Amino acid sequence: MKIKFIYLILLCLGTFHSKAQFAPAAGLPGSDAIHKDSSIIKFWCDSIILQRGPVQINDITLGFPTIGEANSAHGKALENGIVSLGDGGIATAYFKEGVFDEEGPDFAIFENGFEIPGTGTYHMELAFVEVSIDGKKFYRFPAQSLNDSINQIDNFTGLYPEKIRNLAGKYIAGYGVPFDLEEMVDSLQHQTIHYIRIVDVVGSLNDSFVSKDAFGRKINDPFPTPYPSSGFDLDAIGIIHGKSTNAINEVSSLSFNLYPNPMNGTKELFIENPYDEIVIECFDSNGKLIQQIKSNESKTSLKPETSSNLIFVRIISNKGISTYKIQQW
Ligand SMILES: [Ca+2]
Ligand SMILES: [Ca+2]
Ligand SMILES: [Ca+2]
Repeated sequence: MKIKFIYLILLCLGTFHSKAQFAPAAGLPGSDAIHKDSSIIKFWCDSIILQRGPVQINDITLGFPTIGEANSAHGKALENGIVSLGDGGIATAYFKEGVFDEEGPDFAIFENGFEIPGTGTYHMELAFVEVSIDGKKFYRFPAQSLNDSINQIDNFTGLYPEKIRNLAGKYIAGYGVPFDLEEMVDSLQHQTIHYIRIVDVVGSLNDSFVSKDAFGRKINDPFPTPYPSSGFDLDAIGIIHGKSTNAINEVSSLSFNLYPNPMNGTKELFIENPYDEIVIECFDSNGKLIQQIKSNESKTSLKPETSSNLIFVRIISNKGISTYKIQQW
């Protein structure tokens, strides 16, 4: 009787396992998706260089995608837009003080996928993820794709996230795909990395353009996508184990009211402070400190002198640190 029971459990587990080879969609049991508000994210990437690929690799007369700029992928997920990479396009993120391996995932990459209702499938665009110590030699996370590789996915059909591993883009908007540097220990020898590179998967199943996973399997991904948003749409990179480049985007649950935002030429920014004494620091878009003041007033006025159309305001209190992006033009 007991043996039969154990056998039944094993059978159920086996059935479950054969359906869901890898972590399933965000929100389902067993998913390893990381929500953008998760407290494990210590800071967000703010230094990206783009090498866009064409809108359509087999028809370069269509030009390059135009959605977003490099800095659209700076800062927190679901803020400030996304940047589309195009077929085979590359985004390289730099971390001056580095990202390193500790227990569990070390960083997460956010795209803007969504569920195709009633199908169990998701519209997603995928990307390889590579890391480097010196910016010259890159090591690719061993990607796996078990989705059908016979019928070409287009922009209106979906993929199963549970059939994908170690590819960015498998989760819906607001949920990052985790990457664990422990998997790369043979290549990296426990060294701190300074670059994360995201390379759009060219989803064409045509042998001339196909991308393959670590086991030589064709990776199916929407193709062609003759739109300004062609290719992987990078939203954000959240760092779990690392040091912040310029300490202007630490994650904090403290909340202050800053207004107006955007400043629309008013040149004066007000900060309402529900806490005791705070230190307010203002940075331009290059991370250069423009102004620093202490205040214990419930409302503080700030007049940042800069031509930069994006400023960062960092507020330090004895409860923690918060950073805000303010547009000004
Ligand atoms: Ca790790
Ligand atoms: Ca896209
Ligand atoms: Ca693609």
